Amino acid sequence: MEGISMYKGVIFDLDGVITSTDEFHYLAWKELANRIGITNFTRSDNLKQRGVSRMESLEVVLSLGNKKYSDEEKVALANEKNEIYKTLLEKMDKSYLEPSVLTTLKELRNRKYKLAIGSSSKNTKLILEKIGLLNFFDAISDGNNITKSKPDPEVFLKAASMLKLEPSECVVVEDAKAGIDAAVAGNFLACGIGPANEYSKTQLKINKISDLLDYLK
Ligand code: B16
Ligand code: MG
Repeated sequence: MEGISMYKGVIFDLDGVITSTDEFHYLAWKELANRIGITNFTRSDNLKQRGVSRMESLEVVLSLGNKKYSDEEKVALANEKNEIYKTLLEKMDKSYLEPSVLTTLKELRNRKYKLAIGSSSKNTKLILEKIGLLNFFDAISDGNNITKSKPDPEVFLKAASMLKLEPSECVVVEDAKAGIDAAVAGNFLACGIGPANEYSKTQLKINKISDLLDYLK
């Protein structure tokens, strides 16, 4: 397989790429939905929440019911979901980082690639701390330093800038449509894994993170 070594950096989405917190997001939104009487929230609805902000994710849930909420009530609901989510995160530890993901990250570093996180989540550092990667990346761009969430490219543009690289020098690895759209809009190479492989805009499809080592020589 031909290498694509024109690239100098790799920007990883967190939830659903580095670790499977996407399942905890689903469970927490499901619990919140049940609490407010929305019982028809499904995994397929949850796919629409991948990569987008907490408040936009809440709208996905609320669109399934017919009750109107004020902005204040929406903030309270989003906070309530985040508390449920953080309780689920408490059980995370280093065993939530697959050995092959860690080996791949280390090998990419060995090959001199700069590595960053580009996540919409405001819980990014908490999660990285849990899985033992808080001090691993060269840059962390997350939900705390952006004003527009994916599909806007801001989170990835900030990550590239922290790495002192041009977008065209970076690969973005994403599991969500919104993230692929953000990568394409920002002029990154949009590499998809999991659900993102069903999306036509995904430019490079991989089955597992370690497949990156076949491309990034
Ligand atoms: P939080 P990613 C995203 O993370 C999730 O995919 C998305 O479902 C979530 O709504 C968003 O983070 C915000 O997360 O509520 O923890 O701030 O996939 O961009 O790493
Ligand atoms: Mg994701």
